[in-house]
Amino acid sequence: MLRCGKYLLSLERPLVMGIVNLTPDSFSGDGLGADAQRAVAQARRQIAAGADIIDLGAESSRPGAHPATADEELERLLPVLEALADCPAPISVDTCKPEVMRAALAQGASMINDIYALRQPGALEAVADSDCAVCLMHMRGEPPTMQRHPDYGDVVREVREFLGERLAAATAAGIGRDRVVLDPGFGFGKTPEHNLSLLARLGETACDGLPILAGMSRKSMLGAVTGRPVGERLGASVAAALLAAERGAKILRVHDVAETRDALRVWQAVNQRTEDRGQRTVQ
Ligand code: 7PM
Repeated sequence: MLRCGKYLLSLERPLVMGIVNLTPDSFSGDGLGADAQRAVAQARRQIAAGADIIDLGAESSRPGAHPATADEELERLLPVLEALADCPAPISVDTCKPEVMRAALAQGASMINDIYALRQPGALEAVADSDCAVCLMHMRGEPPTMQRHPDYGDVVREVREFLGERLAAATAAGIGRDRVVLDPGFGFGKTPEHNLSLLARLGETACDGLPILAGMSRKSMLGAVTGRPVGERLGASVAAALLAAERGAKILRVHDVAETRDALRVWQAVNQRTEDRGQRTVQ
């Protein structure tokens, strides 16, 4: 179970987190800019398509992107949060800024998704002072320069050690383990090879059995494998989500909710039967 504000989420089957991007410069062509109405409609469509969580982001983490100020982020986020107040699914907010976290949580957000894993001063406290869930993500370096020379000895071990350190910092700050999910951060300071190793050995990236969130939707690691541009990565994204589920991921962060849900339904239907016959170890 994941404690997520007023929600208690069962992790018995993998959950789908739908991406709603409020930045004007999103890499995957899904940026909605300042158009709050369109963002709200997209979130509602994703919920109707089976999204378990909505991830709202107003800060572009694209390598080299112009970073938003806290005021710009809040200007984009608050009207959407307000309009989604009656929404039946928990809302996650993608931010690393403590003041944005506090304002979003006060406006009804149930989860904080932080690519900096609460490393900014005041971020641990902002989350500790609420009952929201939090995603701690691994990132090597910072978005403007992180893709220049990613270098690891054993990427899986180094990601796991970092996530273990951030989990320790979170629990020391008073954030209960039942509120934490961990994320290897596909594409954040990693080559395509590093990303494929992390997916292949996804189960080894988490500490102490904490739930894993995996976000590979439309990313360049899938372009590297298929040779396809960002607009033609649906099949690769669904395959990657399914492979992550197979390796134990509990939350899949995706643009294409309906397609991912269908793939997971097939996976679950088959799993159910092999488990019945004892051919597969239940995780
Ligand atoms: C450019 C590069 C633009 C990457 C957007 C992105 C993750 C995330 C993002 C992830 C978690 C995107 C990413 N990716 N949060 N935020 N995990 N927890 O594809 O993998 O949306 S931004």
